[in-house]
Amino acid sequence: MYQGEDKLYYTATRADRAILMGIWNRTHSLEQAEEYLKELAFLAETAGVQAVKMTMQKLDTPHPATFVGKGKLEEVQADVEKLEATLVIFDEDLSPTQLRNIERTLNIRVLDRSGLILQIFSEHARTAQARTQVELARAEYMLPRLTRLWTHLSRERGGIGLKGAGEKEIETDRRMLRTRIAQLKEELKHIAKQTETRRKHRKPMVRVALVGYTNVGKSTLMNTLAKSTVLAENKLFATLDTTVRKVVLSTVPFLLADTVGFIRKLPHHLVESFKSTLDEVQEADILVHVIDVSNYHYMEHIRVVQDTLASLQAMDKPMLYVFNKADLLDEDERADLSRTWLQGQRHPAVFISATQREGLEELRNLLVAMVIDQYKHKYPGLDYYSM
Ligand SMILES: Nc1nc2c(ncn2[C@@H]2O[C@H](COP(=O)(O)OP(=O)(O)OP(=O)(O)O)[C@@H](O)[C@H]2O)c(=O)[nH]1
Ligand SMILES: [Mg+2]
Repeated sequence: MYQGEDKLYYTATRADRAILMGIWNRTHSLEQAEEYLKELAFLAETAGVQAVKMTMQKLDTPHPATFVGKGKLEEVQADVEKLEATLVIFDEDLSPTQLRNIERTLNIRVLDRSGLILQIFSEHARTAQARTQVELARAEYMLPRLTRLWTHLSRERGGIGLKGAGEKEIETDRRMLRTRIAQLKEELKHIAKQTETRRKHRKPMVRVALVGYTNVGKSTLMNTLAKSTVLAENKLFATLDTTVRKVVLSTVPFLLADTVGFIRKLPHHLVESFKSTLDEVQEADILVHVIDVSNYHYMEHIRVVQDTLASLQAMDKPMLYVFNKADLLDEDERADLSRTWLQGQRHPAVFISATQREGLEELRNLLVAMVIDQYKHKYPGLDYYSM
């Protein structure tokens, strides 16, 4: 963190009242779009922002200048005034030009989905590595988007600031950001070296990583299995820092990692800069894919996680599907899901409730069997029981 940072990054605050804007079209239905907006509202809530309205437009080809059409913007403008909104959040990513044009048209601050996720990440990062990674992602995201509009608008709402943001001022900001980006990259290199050294001194132990969509219960499960106290909350991205614990189940030891959750359309800057945090996923011998089965859209979440794993080249690992929050399902739903998921799948699957402690025995048994397989395969002859 450095002086003047708050001036450079978009930061929504607790005082903000936001209008959420989404689109639907041939590729995503109205129903899907509604779900996406609900997720955006949850993201906003996680950032402490109050959503005062959700609105949608059918749009197949985004407008290059303002993303949505002129009519829609006028409608939003009226809502802004009526609801005394201070912020508009777009569910889609906006180009720097679109963002600037919409801000100027509406005379209000505008955030897009990536900007909001980046803010949440930067508020939740704890370790030096996570903080550096998030700040790098945020700085790179901001570089083409610098307008200084945010500071001007928040100081003097009413648009006088709109003309005040001079090119010269912005050029200074850009220089500051570029210097900062270079610094952050250096810091990350340094951190990576330290991690590398630590990795070389690792014991020969099977590594298991908990992966999954955000807010599915990974940390809760980690706490249950490892008797640890990782922060688990009804928030998106409660976990950003990887935690690794040694766990012993039925006298078989292994390392268990809790990792950052995935989400639909994770900003690519973030995925890039989080690669080293996600090393734990790439290096895992076994992936435990945790799913919130009470979420109506869990199938889509599974797909998002699989795509993200594929982009990390981590799809071919032995995987265990853990259907969590089963306590929130009724008998029929459970029976339905058991039929579809516990049979004919390539990977073993288990239904559990991490909070109600149901199904944990079965989970432990499946996991231990997989861990033993990995020891045999990876460290043949190793007397792992005595580690
Ligand atoms: N009903 C129910 N709630 C659960 C269960 N497991 C976890 N939760 C709740 O789900 C919320 C999210 O749990 P976390 O463990 O923080 O989820 P996470 O996957 O680590 O989330 P991120 O770190 O934010 O990606 C918390 O409010 C938990 O109490 C469960 O089995 N049943
Ligand atoms: Mg977590």
